[in-house]
Amino acid sequence: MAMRLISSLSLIWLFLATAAFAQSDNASVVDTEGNALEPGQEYYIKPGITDSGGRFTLINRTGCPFNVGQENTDSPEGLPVIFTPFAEEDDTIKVNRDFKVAFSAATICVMSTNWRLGQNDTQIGRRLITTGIDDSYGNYFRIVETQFNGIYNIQWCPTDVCPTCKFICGTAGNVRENDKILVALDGSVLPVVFERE
Ligand SMILES: *[C@@H]1O[C@H](CO)[C@@H](O)[C@H](O)[C@H]1NC(C)=O
Ligand SMILES: *[C@@H]1O[C@H](CO)[C@@H](O)[C@H](O)[C@H]1NC(C)=O
Ligand SMILES: CC(=O)N[C@H]1CO[C@H](CO)[C@@H](O)[C@@H]1O
Repeated sequence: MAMRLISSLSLIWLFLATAAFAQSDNASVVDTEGNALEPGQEYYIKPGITDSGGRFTLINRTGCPFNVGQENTDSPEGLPVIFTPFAEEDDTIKVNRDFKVAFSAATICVMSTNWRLGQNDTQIGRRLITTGIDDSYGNYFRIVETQFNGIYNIQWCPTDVCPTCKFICGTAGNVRENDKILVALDGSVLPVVFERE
């Protein structure tokens, strides 16, 4: 009796271990409550460190399309985003995997609120993140781990979408322009957390 119980327990363990291995390739990104990020849910993106601006939002830099940027203060403002994985079978958002990300908001600009890689700005010398539809790879971003649990960086490096492309990948940080905080690649890097709406 006892032997039988042990052997069926080990079978169950084997089954669970195999199931876990099959999915353990890429860890799920977790929110501030420790729950896996889910496609279709709304999350606020906030700095993972203090004194680095507020929640992510749409910023009117030079009119339409708006830029991806941050609120100036750590106030409960900002706009939530929704993630859509490139790999349709992914039921959570995973690290090092491409997704599309859009602000969940009506925009005054009659345009998509999808994040989009912008041109290298001649004044700032960095690639800003703007919004709109890109027919090539500009709408795909990914989340990468930092050395701290639950704190991440956002990158543009769509190698799931195009494994053979040689991208000049970049990690998102922020840059101040007048009174506005804009999100940009190619410079200081901003650690972020995800807070479920
Ligand atoms: C963006 O800001 C400019 C002023 O800097 C303003 O003239 C324009 O109407 C704003 N655009 C929208 C769509 O709100
Ligand atoms: C963007 O332009 C700056 C010069 O303005 C240059 O130093 C930098 O390498 C460029 N970045 C990319 C990704 O091309
Ligand atoms: C640990 C890790 O990030 N593993 C893989 C995640 O998925 C991509 C492809 O989608 C792989 O390139 C990574 O090695």
